[in-house]
Amino acid sequence: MLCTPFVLLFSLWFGSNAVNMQRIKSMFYHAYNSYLDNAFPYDELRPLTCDGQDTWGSFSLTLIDALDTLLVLGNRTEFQRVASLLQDTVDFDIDVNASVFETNIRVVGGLLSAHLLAGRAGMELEPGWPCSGPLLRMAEDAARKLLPAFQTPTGMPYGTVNLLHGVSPTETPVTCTAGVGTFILEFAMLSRLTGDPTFENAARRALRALWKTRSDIGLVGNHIDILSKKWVAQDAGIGAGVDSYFEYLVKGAIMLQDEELLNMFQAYDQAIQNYTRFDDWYLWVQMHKGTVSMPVFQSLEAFWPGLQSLLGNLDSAVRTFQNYYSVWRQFGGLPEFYSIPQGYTVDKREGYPLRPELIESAMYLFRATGDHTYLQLGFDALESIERIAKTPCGYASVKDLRDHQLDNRMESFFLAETIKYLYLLFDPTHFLHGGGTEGDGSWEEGGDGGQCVLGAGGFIFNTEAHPLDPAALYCCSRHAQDHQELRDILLSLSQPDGRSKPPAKQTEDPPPNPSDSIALKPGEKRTPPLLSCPVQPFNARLSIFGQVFTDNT
Ligand code: DMJ
Repeated sequence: MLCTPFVLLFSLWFGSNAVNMQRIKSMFYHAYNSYLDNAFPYDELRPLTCDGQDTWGSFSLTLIDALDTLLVLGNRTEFQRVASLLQDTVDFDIDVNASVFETNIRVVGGLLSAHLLAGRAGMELEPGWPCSGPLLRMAEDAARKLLPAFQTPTGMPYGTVNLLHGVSPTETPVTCTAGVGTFILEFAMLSRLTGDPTFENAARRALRALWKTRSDIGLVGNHIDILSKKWVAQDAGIGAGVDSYFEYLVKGAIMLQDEELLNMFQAYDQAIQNYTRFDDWYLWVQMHKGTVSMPVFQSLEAFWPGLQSLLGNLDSAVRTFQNYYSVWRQFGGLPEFYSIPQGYTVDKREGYPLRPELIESAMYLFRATGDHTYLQLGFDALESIERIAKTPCGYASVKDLRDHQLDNRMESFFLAETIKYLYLLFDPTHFLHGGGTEGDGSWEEGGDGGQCVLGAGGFIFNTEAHPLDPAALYCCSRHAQDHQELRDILLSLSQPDGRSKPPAKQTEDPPPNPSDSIALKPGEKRTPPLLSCPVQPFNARLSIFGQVFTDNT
């Protein structure tokens, strides 16, 4: 390739892609090795005290979340070692209250993705892969633990489930919107690979129920009572508590070629553009009236330009990205909340827990435009994180971007997402970008009798940056059909008159069975759940931002 003076200048100033990729690898191993040395088998590393803690469960979460990143960085031997280690050590039969949402996106998503990448990682594959395999069985096992949460009259899930006992009878019925609508990618993939439709049906039933609750002006709020279908927090926006619901409508539509999901998103998008968008910022509005309730930008919203670029809506994506990037430049990171009218951070939300969203958008936009602004953001992020967040033991969440105080926490998404998207931003020919580029465009045959081709096209990232191969969806239908036939034969053999009954019709809306929800025994200990979408009403949490409220309804 010719080196134009601009490209040369850029490389001199920002470092070449190869140099940046090497720096990102060092960043990964500094954190990863420290997690293994000091924190495993706990969920997370505590980077200030150099020890570990369980946070979202008790399943070595950081290791599950980081597994596919190892392969992204090209480390096949460590991927193989960790995949085996997890099979030997992780047990989901535990008396732990877990977030249904977080367990799905991090654990089920992480294992599914690792399962689909196992061939490329050089793992020994069992016959029938990708329709079977140990990592798939683990993903299924984890997902099955979540199913009791979906056994509700509406089909919308509870936010928390006890992995051993099911939903507690005292569990709050208030779930955030993302906690209802962020399952279709993992659950549909699981169903199509295993041939068991239960997962996909549960995710679809929840999505359809949620869709019916939108307001007359086409918006959804932030927290809903999943039993009464009443909106408990009526702030509509694209950030915390809602974000990945919209993401999964788009990505679900793409992955499953599903028009129903796309239509839902497009209807929402129209309302979002009409009521919440101002100067390419997105505000929070009252879901029934459309009046502004909070003129705030939340760092979680920074995924939006990337999502828009997936839909080809580039102009708007670029402008919104520029707004968000200006906030990054102001603080050297994205504060959790930023008051748009005041142009400053919001009280008690000045932190940056090393989130990936702006880098994620930069990755998509760089691929779509080739504009080096996005590499510059990547370079800025690399520099900032090294300078502000690095500790002898890993990388710490920034408690306050104004004075760079740190928190003793390194969330698992730092290795799963932030580092992965950074690396992919600087590696435009990576196999995860698809397109069968030179040298690494290899694909694998799989399924029964090698009937399917994997890895030949692009990947869809779940909301925790775990890549899913859409081609795998078509690998196992034959397999599922065989299973059904086998089931029918076995059923017919078990009939006294040897005749088979017609297979029961799979209903979209399975009737709820309250007794399926296994209660905690009286007096049993419950640890309070750590939800990303806390269960208290949204307004209560936001009352501390009094100064940015313009509408208190
Ligand atoms: C991740 O767990 C996921 O990206 C989720 O959708 C939102 N929050 C974090 C990262 O910020």
